[in-house]
Amino acid sequence: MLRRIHHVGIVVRSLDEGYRFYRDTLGLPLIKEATVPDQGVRAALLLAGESEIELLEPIDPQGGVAKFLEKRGEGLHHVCFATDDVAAELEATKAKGIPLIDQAPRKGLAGMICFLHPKAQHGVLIEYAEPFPDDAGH
Ligand code: CMX
Repeated sequence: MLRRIHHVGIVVRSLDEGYRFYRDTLGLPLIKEATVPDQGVRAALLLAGESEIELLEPIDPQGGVAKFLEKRGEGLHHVCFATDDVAAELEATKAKGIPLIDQAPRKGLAGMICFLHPKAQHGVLIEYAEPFPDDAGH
């Protein structure tokens, strides 16, 4: 079952510039930052109450996030729902015939994650995340 919105992903040109607004102006605490090479991004999660904001800075010009930035500019990129069982959620979605990007969950910044294809979600890229046990509460 999808529990809540885990995070909203926002593409920025530079994480450091993104921090100036989301961390320093809004005061959202930085939870973690990491490079995710297979996604071609530097990414950061900031806490916003019971949800989070994920900032994404492209580091690979051929990656999906770099293409997004080039085509659409900075802004909202995806919505991620939290689940207790990402594999089961993905299987249930697949069984409904919804087009997927990931056929199996993989490790992401927010936990074990997968993406559905935006073409079946009214133009919105959707992610599911099962947070790591150490991240309980986030
Ligand atoms: N939201 C809505 N639509 C999107 C989109 C987004 N975030 N990103 C791309 N699209 C649309 C494009 O506008 C394009 O639409 P049209 O065909 O109507 O022009 C279509 O999807 C294809 O886009 P593209 O630029 O040709 O790019 P690709 O097909 O190479 O890749 C996508 C698109 C979504 C499959 C790819 O970006 C992807 O796999 N994304 C999921 C992974 C991801 O975003 N990871 C970053 C987050 C890292 C993390 O959280 O761990």
